[in-house]
This record gives sequence, structure tokens and C-alpha cells, in this order.
Amino acid sequence: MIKSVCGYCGVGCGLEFDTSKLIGDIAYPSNEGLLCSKGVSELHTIQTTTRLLRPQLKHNEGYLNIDWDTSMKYVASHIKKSDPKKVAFYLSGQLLTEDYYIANKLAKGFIKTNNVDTNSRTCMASAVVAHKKAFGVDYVPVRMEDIKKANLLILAGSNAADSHVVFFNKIKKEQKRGLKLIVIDPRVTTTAKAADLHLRINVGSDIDLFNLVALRLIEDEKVDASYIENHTNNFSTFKSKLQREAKTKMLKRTGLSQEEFEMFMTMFYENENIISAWTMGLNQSVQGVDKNLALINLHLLTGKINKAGNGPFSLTGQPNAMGGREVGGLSTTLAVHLDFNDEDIAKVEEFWQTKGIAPKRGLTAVEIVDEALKGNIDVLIICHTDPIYHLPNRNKVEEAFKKIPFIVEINAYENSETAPFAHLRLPAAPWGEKEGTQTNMDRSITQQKKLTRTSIDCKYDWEIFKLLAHELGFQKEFSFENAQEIFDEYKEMTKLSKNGHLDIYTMKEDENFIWGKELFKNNEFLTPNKKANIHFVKNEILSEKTSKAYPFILLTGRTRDQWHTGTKTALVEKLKKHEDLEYVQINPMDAKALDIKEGDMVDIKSLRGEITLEAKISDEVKEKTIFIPVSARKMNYLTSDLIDKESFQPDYNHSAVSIKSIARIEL
Ligand SMILES: Nc1nc2c(c(=O)[nH]1)N[C@H]1C(S)=C(S)[C@@H](COP(=O)(O)OP(=O)(O)OC[C@H]3O[C@@H](n4cnc5c(=O)[nH]c(N)nc54)[C@H](O)[C@@H]3O)O[C@H]1N2
Ligand SMILES: Nc1nc2c(c(=O)[nH]1)N[C@H]1C(S)=C(S)[C@@H](COP(=O)(O)OP(=O)(O)OC[C@H]3O[C@@H](n4cnc5c(=O)[nH]c(N)nc54)[C@H](O)[C@@H]3O)O[C@H]1N2
Ligand code: SF4
Ligand SMILES: [Mo]
Repeated sequence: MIKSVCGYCGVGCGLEFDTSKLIGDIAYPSNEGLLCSKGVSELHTIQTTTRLLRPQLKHNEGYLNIDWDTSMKYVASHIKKSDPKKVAFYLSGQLLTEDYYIANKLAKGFIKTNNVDTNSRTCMASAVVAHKKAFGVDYVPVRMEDIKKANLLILAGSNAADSHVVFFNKIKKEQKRGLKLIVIDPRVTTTAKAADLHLRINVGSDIDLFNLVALRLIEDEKVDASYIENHTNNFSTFKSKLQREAKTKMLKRTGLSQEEFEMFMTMFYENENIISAWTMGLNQSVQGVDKNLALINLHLLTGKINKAGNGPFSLTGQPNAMGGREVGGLSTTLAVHLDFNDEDIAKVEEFWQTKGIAPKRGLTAVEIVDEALKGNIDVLIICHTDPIYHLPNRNKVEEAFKKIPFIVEINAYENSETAPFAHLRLPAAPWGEKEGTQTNMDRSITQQKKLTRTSIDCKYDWEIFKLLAHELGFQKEFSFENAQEIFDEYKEMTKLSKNGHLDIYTMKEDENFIWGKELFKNNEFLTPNKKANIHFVKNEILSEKTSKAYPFILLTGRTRDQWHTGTKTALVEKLKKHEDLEYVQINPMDAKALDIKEGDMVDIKSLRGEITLEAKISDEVKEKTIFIPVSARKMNYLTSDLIDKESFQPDYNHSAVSIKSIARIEL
């Protein structure tokens, strides 16, 4: 029997592999034996007809199989002849820590480009920035087990029932114990259906709601004055600025009634221990950071943080998005939570035994696209992610990628949307064929284990970066023989983190380790005066506006059994039964007004592009809002590429679109 961990979502469920069968690991705390449909069927995704099995070089309209040695020579020669500023890496929160570490070290430390970004930019970047602004460090001060002590859980912009399935099962169990659940989401999601109170807020108005709550807490003198005094900064400025805001306008923007707001306040007051958790409904916004801060404020005002059963809980989407943040996978951090100031750079240069790390942050995802459009990207190395699928404003991304002279795609499967744009495709060994480390949303560090042999011509992701490093002449600095050796070096490097807060260097071998257990002890944060920062933020209404031509707001999101593009999940027959992959959900009133019937093919248009999908009529979406699941691979032809100015995270959930029926099957 081999113990491993699921490679899909941030819950990071422990599992056991026995005589070709997967079961949940009863002894593993994240899941206590439970697995969702995706986890259970992961074995079926290893050997498929869609695996990429050979390095392939683009030749005329097709691809030519080539060997690894030649492949590496091509990549190295393109990098060597390019200005480092024109080289970019695009990584993924699904990579293992070792893969992430070595890619980051190679790019920032040796190729000397800080253009190392990751799909976590589209996912967790707003939470990262908010944590740093509020707490002085990117740290999640709540763990899943805390819900056992909570009386109220507020889920804002999170459809955990479909996205963090096993965690949600635990929530349901706690509901039987008496846990109350408030869900803040414009859609009637599976999660919302399980709520004691569902606030069907207007898209993009969360800051208004949280500010109204903050104001009421102040008015009712329900703030924790002593906590504010001893452990926070900026309260008086916050209070005076907040009191200048017009309450009725704020409530109107949320679309909620006064009664609904009062119900929320009653539940907030009646319950002692409160956790609020959120995901893409807050992060993926032109004010993603501010949305995070507005919610974190509520915990700081009431002192409901840093004690069991309380706190703001940013739920991580991908299995190792947290690990990627630690390692330095975002272009806005250097490594081990360090920045690009002289002191941090000097520390990292000494550790890596290198010189000349570029002294400023690198390009972020959408900036890479913008620079590519201007002809400023020569080489783009993409690993374990599908940017043509997932970046906003796809027509623009495609145009930009066509201008990049050399794109390398490292993928375990051949059918990504990015594949046709790659000049060189390199086959990686997927989950089950490789091993290494990941940090789940709980800060638990776990090991993915190898369950079967690696396909002959496929390599571990870390091994590909090692080969490239060698080809570039950095043998000594990349002499790793296995994943463990890379992890050991990374572990040592965590000693450099500010105050040693990333305490992975204390981890013992094979220990189920949770980093930062002692962080924020005695409510001491990592800011200069150890107090958390309260930030005044307000809804600036910056998203794309709807208009006569584009009167609908487009929302996109997950369904339970599919993982993004579905290169893995869409292959498993059992997983396709739960929900269609491609459709658009439309409210019955809108459908009636536009003569759209269930099953019609509907044209959906935005200022940027157009796609066609089958209509599903449902009052789960509000009027003037439509929903498309992320398994509809072409959705990003429609989305707006506005970004949050601090986190650079796209405003995926607020694109103005029009809809029109174009074909109907008459019965
Ligand atoms: N089955 C499955 N699970 C997954 C994934 C998957 O692909 N499939 N992906 C993983 C990843 S990478 C991630 S990031 C997570 C994402 O996890 P979630 O964020 O829970 O997933 P989404 O479906 O994007 O849900 C976001 C919710 O926010 C709501 N929303 C949109 N705009 C607003 C707003 O302005 N305010 C509020 N309050 N709500 C809003 C949407 O209606 C939607 O229900 O899921 C992870 N888990
Ligand atoms: N409109 C809209 N766009 C979105 C979102 C949204 O909610 N709405 N969500 C955003 C978010 S939160 C995220 S996280 C992204 C997700 O978007 P992506 O990361 O692009 O989606 P995935 O399908 O998970 O891509 C993972 C890729 O890794 C490949 N792969 C699998 N195993 C391995 C391996 O072991 N090694 C290598 N090298 N490759 C492997 C898979 O075949 C697949 O092509 O989408 C973002 N874009
Ligand atoms: S909840 Fe997440 S980690 Fe657990 S089995 Fe499902 S996909 Fe895997
Ligand atoms: Mo994500």
C-alpha cells in the first residue's frame, strides 16, 4: 500500500493506493478517509490516449518527434540569444514544490529574468496582496479543522460544494452540530442551497456589503475596542472615512433588502466564533485586493482572528498554489516570501551562489501578453497550465502568442488549447508517475508518491528544468539527483524568510508538517509595529459596464466533476455524467424576453469576441446575468482583461455580453 495525496484541489486529500485501487486515507486529517469523484477516479487519467509521449517540434503544419537532447539544445540556444528581459516562464499552482523551486531558481537566479509568473496570478494573487497589506505577510491564519469550533461560517464568492468538495462535506457535518452557514453569491449554487442565509448579492458589490457591516459594528459599539487598540493600526481614519459613505447607496448597489441585511447582522451578533472563507468571487475582480481587505477588516474590528474557530480563510484553489507562493512562483516575489529589495536580493544571491538578480519585479501574466503584443517576448516557457484557455480576452492572447518566436509547452497531455501555439512540446510525467511535495490550503505539507512507472520518454517537470539548466552551463548549481534533494535545498532556503516565519526548515523527514503554526501568536503580526492594518476601501465601480449593446454580466465558474480544461477529467466517462461540459445558463425572464428556449444554440458576444453554446434556462442565475462553466473551453474569448491594479488579477467575473438565439431544434 502506498500513501499519496490527490493532485486536484487545495483540500489536498490523503489517499491510499492498493492493488490498483484508490481509497481515502482515514488517518489523514484533511479528509479523514473521504474523497470526491475527481480524486477517486484520478487513476484513470494516467494512461490515456491523449498523453503527450515524445518531445515534438513544430514543423510546417505538423509536429516532428525529436529527442530530449536536441530539444534542450533548441531551448537553450533561444534563451542564450535573447535578452533576459524578453524571456518569460509561465508556471502553475499544480506544479510540485520541487518543480516550482527549480524553475524559479533557474529563471530568476541564473537566466536573470524575473518574468516568472503562474496561473496563480489569475487565482490567488488578490489574496496574497491583501494578506501582505493587512498582516505584513502572505499567511492564511485559519485551518480547516477550525470549522469544528466555529458557530458561523460565511462563504463569500465561493462555491465550495463543487470546488472544495471534501471540505464542504465537513462543513455539512458541522451544520448537524449547529454551525450556521451564510453564503454570499449572486448565483444559487450547490453551496447556496445548503445555507441558512443566502445573500444573492449583485456581482461586484461585496465591498459595499462588508463596509455596511463594519459601519453597523461601529454604530452598535460591537467592535472589540481593546483588540483594535492593542493589535491594529488605522482604526480612526478608517472610521471617519467609512462614516462619510452613503449607506443607502451602498445597500442599493448590493441589491439586497434591508431585511436581508438585518438577517445577516443578527446571525453575526448571535454567533461567537466566526470564520469567513472566500475564493474566486472575491479574488477575480478589478478590486480583488480591496474585496479581500473589506472582509478581513470585519475580523480585525471584532478581534475574531487568531483564536480557534475564528478568522479570515482564503481558500486555495489548486493543489500547490500555496507551495508556489512560498517558493516564489509569482513574478512579484523573489523566493521564500522575499521581495526585490537590495537586502533580500543579496540574501538570495548568496544562497544560490549567483550574482546579478534583476532588481525589480518581473512581468505578470497579462503584462506578458501586452509585452508579447509589442514584440518584447522572445521565449515563453509554459509548464503545467494552459494560458490560451485561461487568460482573459483570448483573441488578444492568441494574437500576442503568435508574435512570440519560441514557445515551449511542457504538458503531460497533448490536447491543451495552448498546444497549437507551441513551437516545442515537451512531455511531462503526470500525477501517479511522479513524486514530490505540495502545500495544501491548510498549510499542510504533503507528498505525492509515484504509483506506477514513468512512461518511457516522459520526464518529471523538475528534471526538464534541470536538463535545461545543464544545457545552459549551470551543472554545479543544478546537480540534483532527485526531488528530495531539491526539497532539501528549498527547506534550507526557508531560513532566509522574514523572521524565519516560513518555518519549513524545522520539518522532519516524512513528517506531516504544517508551517507557521506559531505565527501571529499573541496577535503579533509581521508588520513593523506588529499590529495588523485596517484599510479603508470602497467600491470604485471600475468593472466593465453593461450597455444597451451588451446588457448582460457574464459569470464563469466550476462544476463538481470537471477540472478546468478537462484534459484529465473530461476523459473519465463517470465524471461526464454529472453535468454537461459546455452550456450557458440564462434566467427564465431573460430567456422569455429574448425568445430563447432550453436547448437553443445561443450566440454570446462581448466587445472582444464571440462564442456559441447551448442554452440552459434556470433561475439559478439572476436576471441580466449569465453563467458559463469553466469546462467550456472557449469562454475567455468573451472575458474582460481589466485587472486589479495591485494584484494584477483579472476581473473575470464582470464582462458585459449580449445573447441571442441562433438555432433551435423544433420538436
Ligand atoms: N470541481 C472543481 N473544483 C475545483 C476546480 C475545478 O476546476 N473544478 N478548480 C480549483 C481552483 S483552481 C479554484 S481557484 C477553486 C475556485 O473555487 P470557487 O471560487 O469556489 O469556484 P467558482 O466556481 O469560480 O466560484 C466562484 C463563485 O463566486 C461567485 N461570484 C462571482 N462574482 C461574484 C461577486 O462579485 N461576489 C460574490 N460574492 N460572488 C461572486 C460565482 O457565482 C461563483 O459561485 O476551485 C478549485 N476546485
Ligand atoms: N473565465 C475564467 N477564466 C479563468 C478562471 C475562471 O474562473 N474564469 N479561473 C482561473 C483560475 S483560478 C485558474 S487556476 C486557471 C486554471 O487554468 P489552467 O491552469 O490553464 O487549467 P488546467 O486545465 O488545470 O491546466 C493544467 C494543464 O496542466 C497539464 N498537466 C496535467 N498534469 C501535468 C503534469 O504533471 N505536468 C505538466 N507539465 N502538465 C500537466 C494539463 O494537461 C493542463 O493542460 O484558470 C483561470 N482562468
Ligand atoms: S476534494 Fe479536492 S483534494 Fe479531495 S479528492 Fe476532491 S479534488 Fe481531490
Ligand atoms: Mo484557481
